[in-house]
Amino acid sequence: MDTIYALSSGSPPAAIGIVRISGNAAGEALRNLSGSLPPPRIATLRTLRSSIGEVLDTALILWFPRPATATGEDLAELHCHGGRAVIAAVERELAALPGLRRAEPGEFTRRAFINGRMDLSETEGLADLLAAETELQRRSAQALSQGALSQQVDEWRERLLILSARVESVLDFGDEDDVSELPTSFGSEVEALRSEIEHWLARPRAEKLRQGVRVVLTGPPNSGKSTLFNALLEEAAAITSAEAGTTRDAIERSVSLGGVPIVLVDTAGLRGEGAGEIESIGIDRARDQIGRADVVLWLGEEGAGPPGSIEIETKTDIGENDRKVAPDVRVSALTSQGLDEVRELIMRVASSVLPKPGDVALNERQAGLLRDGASGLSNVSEHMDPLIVGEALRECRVAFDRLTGKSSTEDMLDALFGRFCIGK
Ligand SMILES: Nc1nc2c(ncn2[C@@H]2O[C@H](COP(=O)(O)OP(=O)(O)OP(=O)(O)O)[C@@H](O)[C@H]2O)c(=O)[nH]1
Ligand SMILES: [Mg+2]
Repeated sequence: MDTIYALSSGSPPAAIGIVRISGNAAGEALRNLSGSLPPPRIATLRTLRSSIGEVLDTALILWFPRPATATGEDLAELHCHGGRAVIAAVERELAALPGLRRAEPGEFTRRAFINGRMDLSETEGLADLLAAETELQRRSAQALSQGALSQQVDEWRERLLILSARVESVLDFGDEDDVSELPTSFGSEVEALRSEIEHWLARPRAEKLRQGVRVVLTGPPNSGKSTLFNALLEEAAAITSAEAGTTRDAIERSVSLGGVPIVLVDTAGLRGEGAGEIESIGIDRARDQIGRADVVLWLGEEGAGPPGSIEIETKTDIGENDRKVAPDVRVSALTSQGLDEVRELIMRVASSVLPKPGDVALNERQAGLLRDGASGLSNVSEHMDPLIVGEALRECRVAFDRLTGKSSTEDMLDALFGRFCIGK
């Protein structure tokens, strides 16, 4: 396998630029550039020189002999000055060495996976960690990258293997009449495993953390939806006017409220009569948005909103709108009264839709595999043909192995590692 190298720190110019080298020829490359190998795992200051003795840079270098390294291979790091020309010169020198080439995106991590330094769900966690923009995303990705899901799946797999072994022993002794039945507790043990998996499946998904919680403003025309939308965003994103039917299309904007990622959606006012053709299309879209919402803010007549929506009384400064007896919050977009309360309320409801901080959240791929595994386990009982039971357990194990990457296809790996940048 080639030895790979890449700039693993941010794009130059920067204070330092870290070039990583991984593979069998990493030690030789380090020797070529710095004269000799430094002691393992100790940062050492060296002058880096080209093959003809030209000084390239003075750098802090690190040498990590395999196997206990990030990639599982021999690994070297050059902490150079982060100028564009410095990095280019060092990379040119590396490219000229035999057996070395520039790394593909995610190739260091892919080698870590191949060499068993990381399993697939940890790798997904790492990809999420690098992409994390909010505190919640970071904490969830951290838990995943440290193997919290892998540990759980390994534990389930272990139990599954013990159950499978029992089925095997029944099959082995199948000819003798007295041992051809599975033990009486068998069905309930499988059921316990299945319900634990279901419990994980019921939790909020990781994608919500990336895509944000959808908060949809709805109500009749002129109720002040767009004005409230703008006030919450602190930006005149939507057109507002005293004319009923101002908003036609749904408008969405991403905001972070106290670290909670929110997609705020303004919609056309709902009315049956008097809507023109374009407005009617807008109303259909508004309905569609309500269907996809995690949280609905209702600005219309009390109790007439979609079930579970937050009751908001608007325009409290003029007392013009229908007053509500017990709204969740009263607000005036004009005087800003109640705005913080609305934000507070959105934040509170929205965070209940998101994974808890530090909890592992399943992504759709992982959830799909767990669902496959769990569905095979439903209705397994000790009274069933042991051959069929054995097969159901085996299928569940296959799903687990796909999840942690013990068996996975090349396409899937390409898609996953393609998410990384070069140098990771
Ligand atoms: N005094 C006062 N006027 C408001 C307030 N909120 C909205 N308005 C006014 O009410 C009118 C309608 O506001 P919009 O925000 O356009 O209402 P909408 O619900 O988006 O209406 P459509 O898009 O037509 O469905 C505008 O003239 C706003 O200036 C408020 O809190 N106080
Ligand atoms: Mg509007």
